[in-house]
Amino acid sequence: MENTNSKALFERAQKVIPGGVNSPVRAFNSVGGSPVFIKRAEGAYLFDEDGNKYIDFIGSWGPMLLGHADPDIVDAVRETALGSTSFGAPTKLEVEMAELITSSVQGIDKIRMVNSGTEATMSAIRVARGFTDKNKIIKFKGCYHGHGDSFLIEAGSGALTMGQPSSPGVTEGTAKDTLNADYNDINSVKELVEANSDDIAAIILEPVAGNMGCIPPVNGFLQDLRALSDEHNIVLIFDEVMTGFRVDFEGAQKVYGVTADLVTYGKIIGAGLPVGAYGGKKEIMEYVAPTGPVYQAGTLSGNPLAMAAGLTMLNKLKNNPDVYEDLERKSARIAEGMTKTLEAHGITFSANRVGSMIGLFYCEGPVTSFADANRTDKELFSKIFHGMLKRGVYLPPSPFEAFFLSNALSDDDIELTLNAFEETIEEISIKN
Ligand code: KE4
Repeated sequence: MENTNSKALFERAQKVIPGGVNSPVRAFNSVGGSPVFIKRAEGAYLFDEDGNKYIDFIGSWGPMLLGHADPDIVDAVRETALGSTSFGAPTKLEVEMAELITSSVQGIDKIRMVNSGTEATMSAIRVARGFTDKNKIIKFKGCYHGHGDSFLIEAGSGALTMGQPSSPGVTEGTAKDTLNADYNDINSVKELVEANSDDIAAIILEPVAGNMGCIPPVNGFLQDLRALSDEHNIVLIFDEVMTGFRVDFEGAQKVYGVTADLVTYGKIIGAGLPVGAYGGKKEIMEYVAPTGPVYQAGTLSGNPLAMAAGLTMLNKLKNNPDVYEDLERKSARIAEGMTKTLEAHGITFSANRVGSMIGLFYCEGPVTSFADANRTDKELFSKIFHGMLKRGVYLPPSPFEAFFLSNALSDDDIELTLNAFEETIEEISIKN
C-alpha cells in the first residue's frame, strides 16, 4: 500500500504537534511504523491521504456505532450549523437530550453535558467527593477514565502505550488520594476499603473494561461492588464512556442488572462530536452548581451541533433496536472466524467479547485482569496489526484497546476481514 502522503504529513505534523498527533494512541507507538492520515470516511470505510481504503474497526474509538457520515447525523449537523454553532445559553436541544437519557436509562435522574469523557469522569469524582465529604477514590489497574490527574495512576489505553502507566506532572498530593485495585478481584477492593473506609468517596470502573483490551466483569463482581458501596457510603461510578449505548441502548447497567450511583458517558452520545456527560441519582446530582456547591462548568457544554448529532444518533438507536441484534450477529461472526484461524494455526490466544467490543490477547487465557492482559505477545500483535493494515483492515493500533464494530459493516466486509486475517496469520506462521 502506497503511503507517501501519510508519511510526508507525519513529518510535517511532528514539527508542530507533540508526536505529530493530538492523542498519543494514534501515533502507532505500540505497533511501530508511521500512522496513516485519514482524509475521509463513509459507512464502514476509512480512506487515507494516499487513496487507500480500509475496513474500520475503531470507529473513532467508539462513537461511530452506525458507521461514518451517517446521512441523518450529517444533515442534523448541517441544518443546525446554519443557525450558528454555539450560543452559551440554554437550548431546547439540551433539554431533549437530557430527557431522552433520563427517561431511557435506569438510575439517571439528572444529567449534565460536558465536552469529553475526561471531563465527565473528572466531574463525577468531584461530585462524589463533595457529596460524601470524603477524599479518596478507588480505580482499577488498566482501566482508563481519561487524562484527569486523579486517573493517570496505573491507567490503561494510551497511557499504556507510553510504557509508563503513571504520568509525570501528577503530584504526590493527587496520587495519594487514588487507590488502585485489581479488576475482577473483589478482595483487593475490600482490603482498600477496610484500610481507608472512612475516607473513600467513590469507586470508579469501566463495567466492561475496554482500555486493557476487552475484559468483562466476572460473575458477581459488579454486584459485590454495589453491596460494598452501599455498606460504606461510597458512590459507585460506572464509567460508560465506551459501553454506554454500545453494549445495549441502556448500557452495561442493563446488561449486568446493576445500577450505579453515577454514570459517565462520551463517544456515542456525541456521534463523533465532542460530548461527554455525567448523571445519576437526584440527591447526588443536586450537589452540582448552580443547584449545589460542587462547581463544574464549560463554555461549549451542550452546544447545538454536538446535541444535534448526539440526539440524532440516540433517537436512531432508540427507534431501531434491531441495530443491537445485528451488531451481536456480526461481532459473533468476527470473533468466531478469528478464533478458528488462530486455533487452526496453533497460536496461543484468548478472546473476550461483550457485544460489539472484542479483545484478542495472544497469551494463555483466561484474561480477567490487567496483569493477564499484559502477558499478551506484543510483537505478534504488531505483526498482525500491520498484516491486516496492508490488506485494508484497520484494527486498533494497540494491544490495550478493544475492537469497536459499527453496524455499517456488511457481511462481505466481515468475510473480507476474516480472509485478510487468515492470510495474515498464514504469512506470519510461514515466516516463523
Ligand atoms: P475522552 O476524554 O478521550 O473523550 O474520554 C476518556 C475516556 C473515559 N473513559 C473511558 C472508558 C474511555 O474509554 C475514554 C477514552 N477512550 C480512549 C480509547 N480507548 C480514547 C482514545 C484516545 O485517547 O485517543
